[in-house]
Amino acid sequence: MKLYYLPGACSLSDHIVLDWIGLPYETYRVAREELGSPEYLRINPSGAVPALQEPEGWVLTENVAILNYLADKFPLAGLGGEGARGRAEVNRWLAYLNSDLHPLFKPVFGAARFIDGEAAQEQLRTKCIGRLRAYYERLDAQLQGRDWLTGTRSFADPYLFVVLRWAMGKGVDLSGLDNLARFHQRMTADAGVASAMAQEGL
Ligand SMILES: N[C@@H](CCC(=O)N[C@@H](CS)C(=O)NCC(=O)O)C(=O)O
Repeated sequence: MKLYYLPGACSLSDHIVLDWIGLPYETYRVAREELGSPEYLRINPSGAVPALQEPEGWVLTENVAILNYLADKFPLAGLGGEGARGRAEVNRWLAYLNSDLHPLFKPVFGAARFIDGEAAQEQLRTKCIGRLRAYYERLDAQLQGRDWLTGTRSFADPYLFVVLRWAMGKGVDLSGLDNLARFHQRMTADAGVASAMAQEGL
């Protein structure tokens, strides 16, 4: 099983999950300039990471699908929630992270893809960074009295860790969000997280 990743990108969530599963896996670090190459577009026609390739050649893309697949393939890792309701809770938070919060970072990382002109790009970045605060407030509230997003450790937690790193790196105001700060500390102290980060050179 091979994970295609960019250091610190959303693929880090899959990387951490693979480490938590504890079985051998391979990784391939995609260079930014490779994303649009014909070879990589055969792996992921979206020109994005993550992609997960099985030894027989089958490739799965889309983070939500990959994380669910890993949880189903390795149930003993206990990362997919308990029963139908537990899985739904994990996916509720994964969806919030992947389809509500994550897209607000796209203009922060690459404003030129959305609007022309330096001033307009700066304005767009600032607007998105400001709007992101409310998303982290909701996540902080969810972590009140919980160590993990759904109460027990799941594949949604590494995704939260990734977007928390982005928020810290891009200056989203996280002041007073102490549950998130504690979550970040807990994750950075975790051996699997440390190992995935070290492998990505972070
Ligand atoms: N819908 C895709 C989006 C993945 C995505 O946004 N990947 C980013 C990294 S976090 C990427 O590869 N971006 C390529 C680029 O910036 O050109 C998924 O959820 O897997």
